[in-house]
Amino acid sequence: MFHDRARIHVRGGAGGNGVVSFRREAHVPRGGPDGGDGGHGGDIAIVVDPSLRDLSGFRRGAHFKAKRGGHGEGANRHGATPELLEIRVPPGTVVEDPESGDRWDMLNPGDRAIVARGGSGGRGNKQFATATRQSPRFAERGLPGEERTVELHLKLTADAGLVGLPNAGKSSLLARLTRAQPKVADYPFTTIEPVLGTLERDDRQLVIADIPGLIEGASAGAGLGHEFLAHVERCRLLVHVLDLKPLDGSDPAENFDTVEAELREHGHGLAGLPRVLALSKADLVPPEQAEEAVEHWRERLGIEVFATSAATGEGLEELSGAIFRNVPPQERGEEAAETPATHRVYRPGRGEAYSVRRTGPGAFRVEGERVERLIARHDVDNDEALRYVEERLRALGVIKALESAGFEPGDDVEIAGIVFELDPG
Ligand SMILES: Nc1nc2c(ncn2[C@@H]2O[C@H](COP(=O)(O)OP(=O)(O)OP(=O)(O)O)[C@@H](O)[C@H]2O)c(=O)[nH]1
Ligand SMILES: [Mg+2]
Repeated sequence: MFHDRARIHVRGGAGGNGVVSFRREAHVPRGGPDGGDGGHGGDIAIVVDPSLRDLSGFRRGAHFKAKRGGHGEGANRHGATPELLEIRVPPGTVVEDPESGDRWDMLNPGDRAIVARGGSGGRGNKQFATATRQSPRFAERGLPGEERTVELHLKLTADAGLVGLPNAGKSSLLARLTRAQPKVADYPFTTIEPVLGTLERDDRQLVIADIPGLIEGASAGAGLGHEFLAHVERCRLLVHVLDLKPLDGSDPAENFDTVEAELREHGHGLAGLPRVLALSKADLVPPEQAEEAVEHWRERLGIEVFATSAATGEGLEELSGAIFRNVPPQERGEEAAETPATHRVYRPGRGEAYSVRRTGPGAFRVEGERVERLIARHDVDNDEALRYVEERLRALGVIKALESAGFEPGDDVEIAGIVFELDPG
């Protein structure tokens, strides 16, 4: 079984907590604050490992959790930040977060994408010391790490794809052109999963994919067509394999149109890929007829056309030459590049914005990423911490916004499920 899909859950490590601590020295009665910061939680990266071929290493619903950051300690000791947790995937894996729309294409060895960041560590009390608050008795908590479910989808990284109707002779061609040994039989849908083979010539190697037969409606999902078409999206050339003498007596011209229509329907640039046409089973028709067919299709399509036979080997050398000609050598990607997420959904003002709402008499709710983070970091039962939170809310303009919504000192405010009495001085 070829595993080309998986879904995993990833969670970055929580940040370590900052700590409240005061210097203790033999001759100093009351030392200053020296609580260290918590370490950053561990990140999770997905990296390409060229030794992997499919996604079979992932159990259904596998969870990956990065380690949490160490807590701060006295004497200004900061908590440790754990090592990055790496999840290895084969080249050609597409990572997608359906919820946020983030997507990373993991194509080349060395590509890596951070899919879940660890939470930042909390600051120790030393960092909150000011002229007016010389001995802060509070510190920040570390924040939870990012958490999400991502879908992995492996697209074959073949240079050229053999496409055609079932029984057209695709697997037979692959078997003759490469060392691959796909199953060949005289009934349709013999090939049910894509098979790869390597074509070699001079110093170059090309990977050719034998795609299971496409039928009418494939682009709409018939006969697993969807999946198979997705596999050819990354090919740089399509070899359309067209049976010169179909067993079922169908018309090759109609068969050609059926397959091309499905490629067009599928979209994703398939229609625009360069093509060569391999007329197959030439041994089954008289040589003149094969020659005529080549002329006909060459004229009609204006692309390279070959009469081939997997039985006799006719035209295979020429076909393989054409595949190399039509797939120019590729420049190697840069080493170990961080793969940027594409299709990231842009949320204007994300993080900074907040909203203030009155939820009842003397009760208000504030929502917004930044204010919610502030609350997550502090223990509002600690008076000093609460005073600090008030300062920050004032600096962010939240107190003013509350006041224009009718807030009066002593009213209840709820942020991220935490309710506290706000009495700004
Ligand atoms: N005479 C002759 N028969 C061929 C040739 N190529 C393929 N065949 C026969 O045609 C039938 C189908 O060949 P396959 O290679 O399995 O066809 P396919 O396109 O891979 O078919 P699916 O996997 O079902 O999509 C088999 O019986 C082959 O032996 C050829 O060049 N000459
Ligand atoms: Mg086949």
